[in-house]
Amino acid sequence: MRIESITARELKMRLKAPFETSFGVTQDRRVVLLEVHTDVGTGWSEVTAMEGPYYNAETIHTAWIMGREFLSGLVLDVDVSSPEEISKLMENVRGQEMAKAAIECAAWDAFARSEGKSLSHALGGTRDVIASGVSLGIQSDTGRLLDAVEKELADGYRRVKLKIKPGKDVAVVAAVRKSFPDIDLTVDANSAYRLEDADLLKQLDDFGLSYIEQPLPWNEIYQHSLLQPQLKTAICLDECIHGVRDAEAAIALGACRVINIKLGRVGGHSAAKKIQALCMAKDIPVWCGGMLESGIGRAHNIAMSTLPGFVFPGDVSASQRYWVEDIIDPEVNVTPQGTIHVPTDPGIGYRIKVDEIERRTVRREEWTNRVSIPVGAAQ
Ligand code: OSB
Ligand code: MG
Repeated sequence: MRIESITARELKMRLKAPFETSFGVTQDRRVVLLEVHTDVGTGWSEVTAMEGPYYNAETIHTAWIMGREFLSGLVLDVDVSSPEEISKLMENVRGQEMAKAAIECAAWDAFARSEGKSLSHALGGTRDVIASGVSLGIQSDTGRLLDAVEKELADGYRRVKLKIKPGKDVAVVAAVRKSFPDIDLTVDANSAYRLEDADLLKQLDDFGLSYIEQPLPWNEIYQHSLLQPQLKTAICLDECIHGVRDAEAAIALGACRVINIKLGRVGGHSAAKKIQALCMAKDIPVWCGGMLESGIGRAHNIAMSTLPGFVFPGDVSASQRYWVEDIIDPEVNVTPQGTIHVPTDPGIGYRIKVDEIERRTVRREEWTNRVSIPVGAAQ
């Protein structure tokens, strides 16, 4: 397989409701899609970076620049026998996992399609149904949060994750646990606490949470290793894990007992596979995180979630929770039992709504080894 050109598009999309985390509020999404054109067909992916560098160091704009200026030149016109080799070609570029992941994931879609296999099968997935959870943003008051939890449970979701931040933590979680004593409940701090907050975080041990996600800074595996022994509740690392070596370090240091795998954050499907294999060997449960993706990013998440070791429900929920109209057909649907049926068509297995994508596109470029041609400027 050989990538001959890459089409990058930036789309405007608006979430149905604002989503608040400890690092900010998101409603208007800038979604960057890549379409790779190979000698064996086309593949699609999404850059899962946020608009600003507050979740991790990348943004959708830095990923665009990295893709155009450095990464595309490394992968274009090179013959590879598998998408794993695409990741290797980009190895010397430091960081930029989300930019790399987008190129690698699109190559996986093209590769799976060319083999007539679903992406799930091409990756080695073993499930035809995955369990779906929800991530609930910080709410202005607890009454609204309780209503939101009730609605998600009525829709079938198997696990509820509450975003927390200082001042919106112990009392909020206590209220939810009191109203819903038996549900699979977790919290996600997105790095909002410091080791000195250990006594406050210990109070969360009273609520039978499945895990506390990323309480401490985004690049602090060591400090999580000092916190985990002080808590009864498992720590789940998200922001800290940028690849399999971080996962190795975190497990060896006892910094967590669960890992959230996000394709973008770790650099793509090949890296995600390595982390899930390591975690299986070490008895560390993993699950698939989300980045408020459009259907294209979500389709990749669904395929990855079918690998063994993805034992907890992921943040992979229905298109309807996020968008009035998604850019894939059919949309991602969740059954009343809180499951998603994994598509069986070749590649990501959903039809790409190219007309809808074009309608929302605000900038577009073709990356080839010859020259970068801007087609239509940013608005
Ligand atoms: O930490 O998991 C996170 C969204 C944006 C950035 C980081 C995170 C999230 C979510 C939402 O929790 C997951 C989703 O529903 O896509
Ligand atoms: Mg998280």
